[in-house]
This record gives sequence, C-alpha cells and structure tokens, in this order.
Amino acid sequence: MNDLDSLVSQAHTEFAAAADANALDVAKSRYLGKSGAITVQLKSLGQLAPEERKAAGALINAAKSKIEQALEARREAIRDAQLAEQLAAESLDVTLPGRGNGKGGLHPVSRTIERIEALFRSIGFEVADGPEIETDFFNFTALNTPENHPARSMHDTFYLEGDADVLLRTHTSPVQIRTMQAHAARHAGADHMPEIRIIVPGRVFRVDSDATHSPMFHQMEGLWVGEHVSFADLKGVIADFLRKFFETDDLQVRFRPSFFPFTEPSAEIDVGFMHGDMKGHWLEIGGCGMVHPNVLRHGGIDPEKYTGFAFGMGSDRLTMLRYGINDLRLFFENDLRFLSQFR
Ligand code: 2NL
Repeated sequence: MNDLDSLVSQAHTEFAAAADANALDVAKSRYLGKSGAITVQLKSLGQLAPEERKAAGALINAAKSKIEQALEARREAIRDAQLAEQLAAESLDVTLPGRGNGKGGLHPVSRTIERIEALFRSIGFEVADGPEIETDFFNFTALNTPENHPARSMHDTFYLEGDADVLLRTHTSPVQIRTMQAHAARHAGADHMPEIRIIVPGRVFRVDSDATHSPMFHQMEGLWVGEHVSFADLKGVIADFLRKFFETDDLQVRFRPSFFPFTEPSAEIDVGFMHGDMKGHWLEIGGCGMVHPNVLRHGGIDPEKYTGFAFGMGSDRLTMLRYGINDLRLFFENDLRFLSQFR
C-alpha cells in the first residue's frame, strides 16, 4: 500500500470514529485543511520535476476525491442518525386512545334534593323557594318563636352587620310563611281556598361547626295546609316518603313526641332499620307537627277553618345515610376524589 492509499484508509477510519458534525470537521481539517495531509502533498507538487508532476497530481487528486466522498458519506450518516434520534424523541403515538371529555356530575346533596323533589311531586307537592337573607319577622316572629329563644341570639344566628333585623335564614320556614301569605292574598274572600302542598329545599345557616355541623347546610321542609289535614296524613306522607327514599319497605318509622314553637303537637321523626348494618338502630332524621295556629295566622290563614302539617329534614344528613358518608365536611371541601364517586 503506498502513502496515499494509507492516507485514504486512515481518513475513512477517523471519519467513522467522528460521532458528530464537529468531530467530523476536526477530522476533515487534518486531511483537507490549510495544513492538512492532502493539502501539504498538493503544495509539494511544485518541488517535483515537471514530467512527474502530472501523474503525481492525478494520484493526489484521486486520493483527495476519495477522502471527500468518504467525508460526505459520513456527514450524511451523522445527519441521518441525528434526524432519526430527533424523530424518535418527538414521536407521537397516534394510536393512543384520547383522554375523552372530563365528565361532570351533580353534587351528592343535589342528587338527594332532586330525588326528594321528584318523590313529593309524584304525590302532588310543588317545589317553592325564597330568599336566604331574611328578616327577623319571617325567620322567627311568624314562626311563633319567643323573644328570648336561644335561636334568636347572636350566638346561634348570623346577623347582617349593624342590623338586628336582617339575618341569614336558620331554616327554610320563611318560604312557607311567604307562600301562605301569597296564597291567602290570592284567595281573599273566597269560601274555600285550594290546598297548599309544597316542599322547600334550600340552604340554611347556623353558628355551628364540627364533623356533623356546618355553618351552612341544607334543609328540606314540607307544608300541607287544607280543610281536613290531620296528623294521620302527616304520618302517612312521611312514612311513604321514607320507604321510597331509602328504597325499602324494611323500615320502621317512629314519631317521638317533641316540641317546636311552630308546631303543636310536635314530633321527632326516627327511622329504624330491620336488617343490614343499621339493624336495631333508630336514627333521628327530622321533625314535624301540626302547624301552630299562631303560625297559620301569620300566614294569613284562619286556623278555625284550616289545619296543616309541616316537617323539616336535613338534606345533608339524608345524603350521608343514603350513601354511607360519615363526615359532613366532605360535602363542602370540593375534593374531586370524593365528588367524582357520584358521577
Ligand atoms: C327539624 C325540624 C321542623 C317545621 C320544621 C314548619 C314550618 C312552618 C310551620 C310549621 Cl311554616 N313548621 N317547619 C316543623 C317541624 C319541624 O324541622 O329537625 N328540621 C331539620
């Protein structure tokens, strides 16, 4: 092998060893640069005798073009490798399934409220609502709550700043008072007014906060006023509702004598489960009673002619029972790990 042949083979080896374009440029300069091996040989042609020059020049140029070809081939190989690497790094797997639309859902308490509304609508009740900021009259006075009752104290009720007359309602009962007043006004002078059958779901507020009490919670009250509405009607409506709500006839319902300023007589509503985890346990789920004559009067309704029953239940508590939830605060923390279980 002559000098030029070994130069070419050496260049091949060095080019192959160059890992990137920069290393290749450095290797190139050793052969084709200003003082590269080929350049030096071409320059030295001048020292040869003129008759030798042509043949020697042809040999050097042939070696030079072999080196240039090797360089170009290596340059292309490096570029291809880099492109392949980049494509691999930036590759998209178009066969991956899409993420889909994030599905929302109703809050578990909203589901309970909608369910209760549907059950009561099916027996002829309408759904009513009203303001969450109320006056002392609609929240307390109209409900026969005495002046010195603890519910009226700053300690138990949120009052609007600087106004002892305006407060966040502590129950949804003001809506029933407003409904009775509007109904009485609409039928003023009539011999017989149609019955009132409403349920009132909504937010209510009390100064109270722990695992089973939140300063804001949901109540569902009901009211049925007519000419012959009795405590027996009350028992039937409540018991039927509870069996439908809990989806079992395997349920005992107990009316335990109690006291509320706005009803007389009054009772707590207890449910007893006959099977399952809750077997043998009684749970209080609300209160009820016959609407007090003073309350009917505040609603513009003659207690000598009409009677009515009313009840109140906690929608949050009913939701906890239905879904087996043990901490009320979960409802109001907006943790998706909890909420997404109800989609
Ligand atoms: C409970 C008890 C109750 C009422 C609410 C009511 C409303 C009017 C007239 C008479 Cl306008 N009563 N509401 C009656 C008895 C009990 O709620 O434990 N609620 C969670």
